[in-house]
Amino acid sequence: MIEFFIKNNFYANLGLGDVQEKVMEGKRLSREDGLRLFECDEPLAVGTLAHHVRTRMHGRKTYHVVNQHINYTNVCVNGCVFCAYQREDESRTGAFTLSMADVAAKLDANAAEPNEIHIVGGCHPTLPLSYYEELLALVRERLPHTVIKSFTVTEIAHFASLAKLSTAEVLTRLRTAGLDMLTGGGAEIFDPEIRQQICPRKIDADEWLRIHGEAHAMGIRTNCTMLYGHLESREHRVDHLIRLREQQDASGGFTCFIPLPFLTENSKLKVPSPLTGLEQLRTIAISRLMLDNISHIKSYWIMLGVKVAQAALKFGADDFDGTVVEEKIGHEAGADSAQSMSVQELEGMIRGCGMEPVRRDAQFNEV
Ligand code: V47
Repeated sequence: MIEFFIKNNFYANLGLGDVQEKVMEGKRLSREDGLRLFECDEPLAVGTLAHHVRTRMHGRKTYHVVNQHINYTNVCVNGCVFCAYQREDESRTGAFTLSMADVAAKLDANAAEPNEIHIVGGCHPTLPLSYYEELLALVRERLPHTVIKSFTVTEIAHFASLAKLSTAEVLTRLRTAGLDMLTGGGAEIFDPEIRQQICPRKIDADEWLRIHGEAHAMGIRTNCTMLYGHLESREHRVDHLIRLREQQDASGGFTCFIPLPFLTENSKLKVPSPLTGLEQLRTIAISRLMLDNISHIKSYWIMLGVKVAQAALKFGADDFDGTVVEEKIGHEAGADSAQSMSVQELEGMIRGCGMEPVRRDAQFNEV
C-alpha cells in the first residue's frame, strides 16, 4: 500500500513528503512532524506510515497474552476527576479492598495458567507495605512461572510516602516479594496545566518519569501509557510522546506503550465532544511513528472496543492484550467490551485481520 501511495505522490500532495521520507529512512520524527501528522486530513495516510513501521519491526506478528487482571482496591486518596473506578473511602457505595483469601479465590477460579498477572488498585490511605508484599508472595507461590506485572509508579510513590521509605527501597522490597515489572498506568497527560485540572493530587510528570527511570536502572522493566481525549490538545499528546521517548533514550526500560482513550461514563470530568474512532486510530498511529525507541504498541481492546482494537492492528499496534478475565477501571467508565476473551477468540480476531498471532508473556517473551 505504501509503495502505491508514494508512487502516486500521495504524501507529497498532502505536504508530508519529507515526513514520509524520514519514516522510510528510519529517521526520528520531530515535534513539528508529529503535529503535522495530527493535522493531516487523511488518517489513512498516517495509518499507512505507522503500519509500514510496525511491519518493519514485527512483520505480521501480533502479540497476545493469557493474563489475569486483579484490582485489589478501588479506595484511593487521589480523587482524579476522570476516574469512575475510585471511591473516596471504604464507607462509599461499591468500595472494596480484597483480602488475601479473596485474591487466592480469584486465582483459583481461573482454569487457565496465565503468562501475566496484572495487579493495580488505588492509593489506599492505610494499607501497609506488608499488604502488597503478602499479595505478591501469594501470587508468586501459586504461579511460580508467571510474570507479575504490578502497580503503577503512582502507587509506588504512595506506598513510599506511607511507609516513610524511598521509592527505590519500596521497589526493592516488592521485587523481593515477587514483583517482576511495573504497569504503565498513572501517566495520564504530562502537561502540568491539564494535569492540575484532571488529577491535581497525583505525582507530577517529572516524578512519574523519575520512578520509571529508577526502576529501569534496577533492571525492572515497565510499560507506559497516555490517557487522551479529555481536556488535552493534540500538542499535549505529541509533547507527552516526546517525553516518553526522551525517558526511553535515557533509561531504556519501557517495553510497551498503551494509548488509553478517555471513557466518559460516571466521570466528573465532562468533555466537549467524545473521541471518534478515527481520532483513536490516528493517535495510535502517531504513537507508533513518534516512539521509535519503544518496541511495542498495545491495542487494548477493553478500552478501545474490539472493532477499533482490530483496526488498530493496521494503524501501528502490534499487541492485542489479552484474556484479562475481569476488568473494572474501563467498565466502571462505560467500556462496552466484554470482561474477558478466550485465547481462541483473540487468535481468531488477529487472524481475521490478516495477522499472525503470537502468544507472549508480560515481557514479550514468546511462549
Ligand atoms: O492509570 C482511568 C486510565 C489506567 C479512565 O501496563 C481511564 O500493560 C480511560 O494503565 N477512561 C489503568 N482510561 C489502565 C492501565 C493499563 C491497562 C492495560 C495494560 C496496562 C499495562 C496498563 O486507566 C489508569 C488511567 O490512566 N483510566 N480512568 C477512563 N475513564
